[in-house]
Amino acid sequence: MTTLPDSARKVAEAAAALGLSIDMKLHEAATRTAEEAASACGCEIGQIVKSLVFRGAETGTPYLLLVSGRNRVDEAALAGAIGEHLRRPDGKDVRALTGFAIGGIPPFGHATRLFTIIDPDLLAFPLVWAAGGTPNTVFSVDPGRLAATIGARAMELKAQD
Ligand code: 5CA
Repeated sequence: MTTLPDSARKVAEAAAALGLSIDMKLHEAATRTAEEAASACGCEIGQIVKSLVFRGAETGTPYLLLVSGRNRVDEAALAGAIGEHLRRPDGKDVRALTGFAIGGIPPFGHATRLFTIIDPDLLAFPLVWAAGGTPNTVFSVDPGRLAATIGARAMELKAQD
């Protein structure tokens, strides 16, 4: 295997520790956004997992939303389901919570425990691609296995547009 950056190795090791089979790829091109990742992977944008960190506006509880690359989060509707409004933490807080920088945040292997919600649209694909810890690493995984392994709750969260 080609040498992976430290952050990507951490993600690969976390997957192994969870017993989750993933295929980590280091790309020449940036995969910082869902569009870039889809282009590098040669997949549909809907198959890209966006890992978005929020905090509860009242409790400060950290939430990780795993969202299909083609969807936008309906924050108001999700707030209704969760029971509190959400706010976006800044990059520094996201790094403290996850151990990774925005653009490379993986769906697991974080520095702290994050209540995780997964977009049901991702579960319709046989395979999805998520950030592997850096802005040019992406890995593929079976979304159902990913959700079951990390205990992500499937919850409708997309805005209708
Ligand atoms: N590697 C790609 C594809 S897997 C990736 O990580 N995409 S992402 O969507 O999960 O991460 C980028 C997201 O980070 C953007 O959609 C945006 O919502 C969020 N973001 C970008 N800048 C900031 C910022 N300054 N503060 C908080 N969130 C941000």
